[in-house]
Amino acid sequence: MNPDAAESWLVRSPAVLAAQAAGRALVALESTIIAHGMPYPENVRTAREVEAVIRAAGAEPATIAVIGGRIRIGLSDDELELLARSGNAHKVSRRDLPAALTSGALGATTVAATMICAALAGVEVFVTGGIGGVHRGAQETFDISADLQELAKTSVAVVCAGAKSILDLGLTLEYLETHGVPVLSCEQDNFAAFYTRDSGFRADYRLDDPAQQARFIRTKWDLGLSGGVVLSTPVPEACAMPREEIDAITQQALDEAKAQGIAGKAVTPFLLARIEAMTGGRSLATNIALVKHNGEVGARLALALAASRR
Ligand code: PSU
Ligand code: MN
Repeated sequence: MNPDAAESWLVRSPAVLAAQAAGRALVALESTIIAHGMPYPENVRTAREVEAVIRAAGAEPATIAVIGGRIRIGLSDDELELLARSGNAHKVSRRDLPAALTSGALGATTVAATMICAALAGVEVFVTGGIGGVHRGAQETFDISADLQELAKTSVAVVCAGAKSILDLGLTLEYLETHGVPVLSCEQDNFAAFYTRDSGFRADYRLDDPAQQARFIRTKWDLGLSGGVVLSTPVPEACAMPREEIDAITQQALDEAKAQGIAGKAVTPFLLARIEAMTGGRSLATNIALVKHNGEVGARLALALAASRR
């Protein structure tokens, strides 16, 4: 990679520039969750609230998107609103980044693309809702999120409430193990399941203290073991969905997706929207709560990692 050439595609917001110049902790945020993961206006409200949570914890948020042919690191309020309302933002993953940049189209970055952009911009921590993973039935559809390949190669710590329960979580963890991606958890031993706290699968290492998490991650990267780290933290108890309810609804949404021939990158947004409709919006409230909680955990990790860099 030519770092100067890559740099020429990046535009940092004034707040991000100032934070980086001062050596302050930064937290990247994705934009697919805004454009394709939640309806308007909850999407833009949540985006602003997560940014506020991160600022209150002492770190600087950097929401990432492709706007006007540039990778934007840190968005203004108007730009968040644009992404939230536009309805036609492209869902941009690793494959789509060159097209989004050269076409000048509005692009919402997935976990994979946001990791790439964060790494290019020198941001070590990234907060999302839930990572993509191995879809149920992937042995036939081959539908495995590009997020997992990205975790295998790009050195960014990804804070999440586990992987979305629409996925096959056991196979998702197997895939991460094969690719040498450590799955850390805090607040509980098990990997989280997005709408619910417990996936039934143990995370690799439980590290509750941000300083411990930072030491683990820094050690991995010091050794030249490039690639991401997953830090899973469960949705706050009071906001979690009942397991049986979400399981039944998920199965129905999956059946509908199959019957309607939904495929490729449309699958995840379709499932999230159907689950929201079938729960009368309660899954959306859970989604919002977990993202904000992830913001707190991510900000604390970013502060610890920034301290370990000095
Ligand atoms: N987490 C959320 N809502 C979302 C997503 C994650 O709470 O909308 C998005 C992320 O951008 C993730 C994408 O990268 O879903 C996964 O899509 P796919 O399964 O097509 O790779
Ligand atoms: Mn997919």
